Amino acid sequence: MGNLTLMMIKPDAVEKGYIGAILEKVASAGFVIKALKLTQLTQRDAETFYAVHNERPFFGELVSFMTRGPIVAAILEKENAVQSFRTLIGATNPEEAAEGTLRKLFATSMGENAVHGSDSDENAQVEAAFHFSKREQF
Ligand code: FUP
Repeated sequence: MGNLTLMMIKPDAVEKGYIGAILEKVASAGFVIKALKLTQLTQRDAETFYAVHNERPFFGELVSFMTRGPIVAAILEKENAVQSFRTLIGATNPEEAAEGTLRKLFATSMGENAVHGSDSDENAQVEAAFHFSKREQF
């Protein structure tokens, strides 16, 4: 059980001005910010980050959505971080997300679902290294 996860606040939520509200919920849920930046993915970045989905029918839309504007990337620390953060963000489809979850509060659709959270400890490490150099991690 690892204690780190990688969050992205996706372009839809950044566009709507939800960065502050989402970071407040994340901090209130007990996550400690170990790294944080506003950045924008290139097409190649998004294709690499979501390579696991590259055969899926929604891949093109996913890449164009994730590159259309800035995102916030963060490394978060908490006991059992991956599972705990996935509980906080809720189901991939906001219509199925539980009350009070970030996707229920801030997402509009399955494609534009406001927040990303790593799905395993191994991917958390890979995704943290994707976004942050060692000197950006505290
Ligand atoms: P999650 O782990 O909840 O972020 O969801 P997935 O890794 O299964 O999917 C990654 C992203 O692909 C989702 F955030 C949104 C997009 N997606 C779709 O657009 N349609 C789908 O049917 C499944 C995922």
